[in-house]
Amino acid sequence: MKPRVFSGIRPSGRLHIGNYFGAIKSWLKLQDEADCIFAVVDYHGLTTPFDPKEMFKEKYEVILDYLAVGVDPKKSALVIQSDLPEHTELGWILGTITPVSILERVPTFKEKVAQHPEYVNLGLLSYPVLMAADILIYKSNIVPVGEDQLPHIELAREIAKRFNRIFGKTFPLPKAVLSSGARVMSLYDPSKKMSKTGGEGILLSDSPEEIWKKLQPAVTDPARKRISDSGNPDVCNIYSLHKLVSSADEIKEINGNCRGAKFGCLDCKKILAKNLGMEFEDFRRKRKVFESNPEKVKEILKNGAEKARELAQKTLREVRKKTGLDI
Ligand code: AQP
Repeated sequence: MKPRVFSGIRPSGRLHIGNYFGAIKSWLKLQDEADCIFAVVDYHGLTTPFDPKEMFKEKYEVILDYLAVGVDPKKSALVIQSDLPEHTELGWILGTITPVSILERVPTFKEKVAQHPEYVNLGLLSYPVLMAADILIYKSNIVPVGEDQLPHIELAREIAKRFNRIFGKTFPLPKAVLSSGARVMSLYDPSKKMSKTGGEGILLSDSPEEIWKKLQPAVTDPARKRISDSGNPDVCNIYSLHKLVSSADEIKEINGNCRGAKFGCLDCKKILAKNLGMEFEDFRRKRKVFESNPEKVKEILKNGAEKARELAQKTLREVRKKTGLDI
């Protein structure tokens, strides 16, 4: 049997290169070797401030991004989390075996509390439990994610172990899979990861002009003040981005030019802008095709939900029996 894969992204904006290099690149590889379900996790999108008028549109934007980037509905099921209430039912059951003290220690919970002290809600605290349910409802073995999600996957494993111990073996223990760009950093504050909500991410759908505009003020080696100073690529976020899209020869040359003070940071950024623009040229073209075909997208989501529902309901029947909710 093929391994089962689940991964999801919140509908908090169009996808950026962190989402792509951190998670989606692995999805594209895995869809040829595994049974994959990829979701827009809209219930999770309700846990931080959001605009209800934009929510529906945002979900659709992420689905268009998935399709244009190469998620193939013939190979993988594409779903919207809230089309499958089985996720929340399992989330409730798993919540009853998850100690609150563990959830309060989750790093992303603490980060979000600091970011939005006025928006500390129960959904935010139980976010990792619903995420565990998203994964376990399909008995997933593999979860391709960026590095920031590792604590959540660890918790999903703990919850699965706990359920298996109390109610009998039910769930496989899911494993995280990281890709080469497991942590793409913010352009303007490279101590933080690039994110959708910051609004500073390079989007897959950005035009070459937009990419260039965003890259110009991006932080480089802070110690390099002028072109004649030798730079240190090892501490430069722009150099890290080059490693994701530039050729080995270009990277070698950039390294030499930077250390040897042979060109400035803007020259280095120009090459990056060109390469990023080219990397997503095909994406931008395909996105327009899907954008002009909403009926097709609707059908893809309907088919995805049908496939996922069958799997989810099977797991839920087993869980309801094991917990004594059903006989
Ligand atoms: N910068 C990143 N580098 C590598 N991987 C990343 N991921 C996100 N950012 C990076 C991975 O992308 C998947 C979706 O995560 P998300 O929905 O939390 O995306 P986001 O861009 O982080 O969105 P938000 O709404 O702005 O979230 P916060 O506020 O939490 O940053 C995951 O697999 C993630 O690891």
